[in-house]
Amino acid sequence: MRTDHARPVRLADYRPSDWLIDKVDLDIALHPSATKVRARLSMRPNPAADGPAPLRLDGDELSLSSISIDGASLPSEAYAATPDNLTIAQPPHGAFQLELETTINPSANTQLMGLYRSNGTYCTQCEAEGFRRITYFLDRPDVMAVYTTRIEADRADVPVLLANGNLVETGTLPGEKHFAVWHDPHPKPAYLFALVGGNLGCVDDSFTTMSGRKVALKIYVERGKEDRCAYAMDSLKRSLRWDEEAFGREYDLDIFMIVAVSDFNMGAMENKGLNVFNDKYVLASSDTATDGDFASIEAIIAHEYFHNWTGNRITCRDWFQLCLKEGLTVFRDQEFTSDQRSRPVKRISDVRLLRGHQFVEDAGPLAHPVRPEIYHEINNFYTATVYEKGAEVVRMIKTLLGSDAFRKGMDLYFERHDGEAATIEQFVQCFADVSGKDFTQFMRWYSQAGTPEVTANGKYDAATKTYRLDLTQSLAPTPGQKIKEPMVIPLALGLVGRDGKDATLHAKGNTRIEHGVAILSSPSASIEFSGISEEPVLSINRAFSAPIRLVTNLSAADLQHLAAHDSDPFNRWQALQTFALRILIANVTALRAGKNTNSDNGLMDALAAILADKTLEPAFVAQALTPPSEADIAREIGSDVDPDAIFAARGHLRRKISECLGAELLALYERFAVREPYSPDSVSAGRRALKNVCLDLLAVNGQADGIARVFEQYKSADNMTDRLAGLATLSFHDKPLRGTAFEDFYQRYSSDPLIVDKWLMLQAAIPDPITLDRVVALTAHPAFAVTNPNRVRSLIGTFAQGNPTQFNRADGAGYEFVADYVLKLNGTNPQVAARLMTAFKSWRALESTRQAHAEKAIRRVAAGENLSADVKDIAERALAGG
Ligand code: 0A1
Ligand code: ZN
Repeated sequence: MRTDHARPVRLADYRPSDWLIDKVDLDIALHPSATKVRARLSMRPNPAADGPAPLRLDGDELSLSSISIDGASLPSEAYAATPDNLTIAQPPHGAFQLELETTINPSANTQLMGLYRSNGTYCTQCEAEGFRRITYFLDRPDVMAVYTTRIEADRADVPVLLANGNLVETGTLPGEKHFAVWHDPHPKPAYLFALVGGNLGCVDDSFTTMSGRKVALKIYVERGKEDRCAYAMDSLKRSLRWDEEAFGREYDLDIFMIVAVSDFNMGAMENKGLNVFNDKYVLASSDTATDGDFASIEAIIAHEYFHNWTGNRITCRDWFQLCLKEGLTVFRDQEFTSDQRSRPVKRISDVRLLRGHQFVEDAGPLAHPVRPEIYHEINNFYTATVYEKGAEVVRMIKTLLGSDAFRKGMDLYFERHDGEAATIEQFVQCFADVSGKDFTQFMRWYSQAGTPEVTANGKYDAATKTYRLDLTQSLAPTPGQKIKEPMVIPLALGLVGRDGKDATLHAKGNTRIEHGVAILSSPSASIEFSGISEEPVLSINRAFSAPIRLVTNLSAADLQHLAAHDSDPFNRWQALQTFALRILIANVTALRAGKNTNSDNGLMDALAAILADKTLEPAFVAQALTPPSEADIAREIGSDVDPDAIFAARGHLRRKISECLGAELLALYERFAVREPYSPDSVSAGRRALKNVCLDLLAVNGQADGIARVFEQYKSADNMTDRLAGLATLSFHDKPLRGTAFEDFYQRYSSDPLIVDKWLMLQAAIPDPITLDRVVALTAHPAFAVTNPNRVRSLIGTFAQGNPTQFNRADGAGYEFVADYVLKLNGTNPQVAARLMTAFKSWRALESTRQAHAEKAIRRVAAGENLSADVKDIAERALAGG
């Protein structure tokens, strides 16, 4: 296991590599416990470096069997090999061929980095630093080489042999063996290398690119699962087409392959021409997958495919630039989904995700800039900040420039940096060059951590018919960044009249307004809008134009007006959220003071208006009926957080909605409960979403008729979305039917691990003190496997990150359990262990009893023996500062 060596790594210390590798020839003989890897590396000194230098290659748990230079084996005094590196003190002065042989044990690789076996299938995961677990290498993204990979294996056990690029040769070998040779003509960093070998089924299709080239599309899955690949294949074809239409990007090999494996640390991986996926994001049919699963598959297939240009053709110079590929590719997959489905609904769900994860990260001890400047373990920076906030930053560039100039900037980026390992500065420079705008101050979005707070207070003067808007911005200190500078904040806005129409904006003041977007770049600013004939309502940060926390002086009546009339659908939804949040926070305070809760009927009226508005799409209405999450409420409260009071306040509000709007909810439920053949399209999914939100609200009081309706839906559902929605609602009610349904569900689906995951998740999320015991018991259930990341995330991950009252039990037992589990996983899979550990990211915001319990648990982990670099990093950062 990798521990903390040669760390931390700092952006400021970046230096080009002394050596480059132009060509890599790999010859890999697959064997379950002794796979032989022969690597021939064409080395040359880097002309951009300072002159003759020793050669130091990275390794990780490697053992070297042989080494030669230009065909002559190297005497032992000429090199030093340890598991972590290989040093040649005096390499030749010019170019040379280095040949290495290592032997690795894929079956013993529980970290799932490098070459490992998943259910018997050989596969690799090399991002970020996994290639060094296969052979010694310059394992850094700015060293890009052309790879040829020869794989050999037993024909019967491993009939399918895949690697990056195009297939150039296959053949048989003595002893029932065979081989395949793959060549990838596109230079790439080692993290994009991939190899797969197994007894897999294949689904074939093809795609004709915009220039008329035919590309073979292949999805490989475990045998017997081929009939669950249709949606993934369809998503892939739509992704290829969309990237041509939206960004002019064509695919560049003869074949594009996806392999689904069941043991995978993350969602999926964009290896050149050979994407490897967690099977959860490939396999789907109406009776095994929910609408949410279908949507995730579509988005992740698109994300990985889009990396072919943003990540692979143009890669990152170093790992600090991770957001260059990730933020940009998330932005691209968000746009794809918006074009395929509903743009407003997609924006709402992305903002929910951002607030629920990234804002929470930004508010705690793990906060870091979109482009970090220091890391101990890069695996811990695959975060919501790098991905989701990184995407928001790209979105702001588009908002500041407008669509046409943004596209020109992207075209220039592809043209200028194709084949290179680039930086954020180079990316942003393209937009500066096409627009003539200065992005110097904007770069703070990449360097300053934390969520800016913007106040927007408006005042109407009837006498002068002017509306004055006062804006301020501030950014609280975050770890390592005490002093913050003002940001460039694009605020899309409108002044909504009584009739619901936007006033024409004539603005004066010290703030620029360009196509309806005010650009706030100083700590405070004022804008005066003239010629406003009646008092308007301010709608600001429309479509969530900036990832900020907004504080306004809008009254309840104003919010109600926006919810009913704003031309920006996002802000209609936001008005309801803001309204609900104010009530929820007041009720949390009341509950903690032993007082009665209060619910403002203005919100109920606003919701009633939404339910009555027939122009709204069902998926939007479903979002409107869903109050802010517990995590969101906690983050807004900020300190002295009591998760039980938050849970109670949220429950109270949902019961109130059910009481006040029961008849309308029932009518909607019945309207959308009509049976029709299942289709995963977004309109059908939206109807099911609304129906199931209604079903849930109608049962929230626990009354017999509501529960019976839920059980009936559970039983008679003809698709997984409706069945699981029924089970999810039942799981929140301590009634005998809950146990019946959970048992029934397991009986039906026990042979399907991805469905069993849903069963584990729902049990881990039950907000009841019995849950911890149940979760502990489930760790011994035959369906659970500590070695499989999906099982661990479903059971332990959901308990830690998706069950705020029980993880944060007042007696600290939730923290102790999760700490135990982190320590248990630390030795076998440090990445998954570290991710689980991030559940503690908000511990400092808790009330004092819980805070003390959480601190004790974190300290216990930090003091653990043989701590991996991954877990140590999270535990230490969680404890630092304060
Ligand atoms: N680049 C992938 C994410 C990824 C990162 C690390 C991994 O190592 C286990 C795997 C995948 C993406 O953005 O999809
Ligand atoms: Zn990605």
